[in-house]
Amino acid sequence: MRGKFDFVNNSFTFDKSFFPPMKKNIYHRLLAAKANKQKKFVVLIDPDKVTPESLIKTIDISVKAGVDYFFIGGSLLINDSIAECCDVIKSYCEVPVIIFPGSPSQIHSNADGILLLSLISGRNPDLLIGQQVIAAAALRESELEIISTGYILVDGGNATTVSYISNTFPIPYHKDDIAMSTAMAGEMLGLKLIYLEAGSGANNCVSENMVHRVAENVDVPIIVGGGISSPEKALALCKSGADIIVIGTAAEKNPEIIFQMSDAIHKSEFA
Ligand code: 1GP
Repeated sequence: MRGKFDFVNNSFTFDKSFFPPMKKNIYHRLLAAKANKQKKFVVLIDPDKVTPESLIKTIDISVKAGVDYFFIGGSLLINDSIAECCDVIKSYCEVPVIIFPGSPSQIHSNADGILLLSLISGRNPDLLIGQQVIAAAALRESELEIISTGYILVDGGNATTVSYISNTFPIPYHKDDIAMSTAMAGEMLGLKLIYLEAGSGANNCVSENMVHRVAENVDVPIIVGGGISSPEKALALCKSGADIIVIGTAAEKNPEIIFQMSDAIHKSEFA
């Protein structure tokens, strides 16, 4: 372990001398995995929804299960604990940590990378380019690996925090052509990843048809998240063309499901 956790005061002291040099190879590895038809599994950590004990349990299970990446962040964070959570993860394991930011205040330089999200399904200029301008200098300073990502919200059957906070309408559930065209435009604009997002805790995850339609029409890796609650669904989304599966809520409810999710996502049958 590369630091000390004080359970009495709920605080963690990170020993920076153990921090490995920045490699900035996350995106290249994602491209290589896609080329080899290897699927990647991400566990999303929402700092507001973990306790020190639950975080360590999730890290422990994730390492044993072979989780590929942690995402950390949220559309709305009430507690100022993202940096501390990130440091705890970095102290316990080598799994890369990628910030999945809801705002520029979630930038933390001890992570390995950050998804620079542009909410391309919406028409809110602040989330298409405004917040990115505000964050640019801090991002440069951070030396994080910056991975530009076309973030596409899709209706998951219920109101989600991300839709409310972003002040944008999601793409209707069955409108595969809109999702496809949005993803294509994002790729043409130079975005390196496409994230199909039904929103955390969505009733319905993005449909397999929509994933398939998008996957047929873009070359960049496709992340799918929001409302994925079973290994069978994760497997079906991988078969439809998802390259990276993100699980948050299901793992918060039952951390042990990470093992089954990992088995389903890492099946060799995609190759
Ligand atoms: C949310 O895609 C992530 O941004 C994960 O969603 O919490 O529903 O798994 P869940």
